Amino acid sequence: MAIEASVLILNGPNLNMLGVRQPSVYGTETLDDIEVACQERAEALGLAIDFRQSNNEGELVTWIQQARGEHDGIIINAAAFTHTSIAILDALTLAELPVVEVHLSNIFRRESFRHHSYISAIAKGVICGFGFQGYLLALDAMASLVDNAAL
Ligand code: CA2
Repeated sequence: MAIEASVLILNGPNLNMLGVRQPSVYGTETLDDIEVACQERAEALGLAIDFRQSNNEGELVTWIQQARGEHDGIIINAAAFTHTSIAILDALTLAELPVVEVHLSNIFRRESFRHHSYISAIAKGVICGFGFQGYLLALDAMASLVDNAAL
């Protein structure tokens, strides 16, 4: 049997509050609901996932550093750190893994400070505005990326 590719799915600050506040912006699903949906889609795609959330920039950087050698790709919703964190950009660059950036909301329809992402510069692609479905689209994209890398 083929070895499953493994995808690290990272979630940044305040995403543990999903489903509790601002459902009109971020939807009614909780982060646990999103993890379950990702698990189902990953199984269908033949991928293994490791789904995590942190409110701490340093912890996210450490997890990204550890991903090299452990995972085959990274899906990341860095939340507010998207717009501020050169440290996360540097860690993702050093990881040398395919990265897909995800946002629940369409950041380009929102405040101008959300229009710039440090992560987009190294991401293979960016998915935003489709709510939790964006995570599933990111898994579909990642399945192709890790498949192509294996060729
Ligand atoms: O749309 C996204 O996924 C964001 O990454 C969410 C971040 C925001 O800073 C980015 O600009 C876009 C905010 C996450 C905050 O999560 C909340 C969860 C529940 C209630 C309020 C905020």
